[in-house]
Amino acid sequence: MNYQLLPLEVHGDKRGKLVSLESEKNIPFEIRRVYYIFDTLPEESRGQHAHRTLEQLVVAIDGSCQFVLDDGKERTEIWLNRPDVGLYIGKNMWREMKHFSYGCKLMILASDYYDEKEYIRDYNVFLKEQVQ
Ligand code: T46
Repeated sequence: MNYQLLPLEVHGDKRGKLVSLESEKNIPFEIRRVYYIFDTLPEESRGQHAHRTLEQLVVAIDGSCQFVLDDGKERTEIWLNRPDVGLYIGKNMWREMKHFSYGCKLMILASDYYDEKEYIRDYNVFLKEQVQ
């Protein structure tokens, strides 16, 4: 399974906490894009696609949600609920995000610019590509 939970170093003192994310240092790829997801709802799921080439790191800055990851052979469920842990997702991983807590905020760092052509949004197409 092409994913990893990465503990992120926290710089904390009496004022609060800070986490720094640096391209190709504590993030295992060059960062080309950052986006964030907010105003989610517990009954609405997102994702349901894979990426042919994109790598990403997802951090639940606030709140929690569940990621279901699938490489075509295995499926695993991961709860993201800490701002000091990043979920690295490599290429060719089907993902679904669900069970968002109210107010959940996800920040995502991506290895490339947005390109809809690079998405696989049909699970059967995804499965076929994994056996080739
Ligand atoms: C992923 C998960 C974790 C853009 O115009 N630019 C962007 O950079 C992105 C990410 C999306 N969009 C547009 C495309 C759609 O019209 O925003 C709309 C919502 O995107 P989508 O339905 O793909 O959102 P999610 O939450 O299902 O998936 C997103 C990312 O697309 C995806 O790469 O891995 O978050």
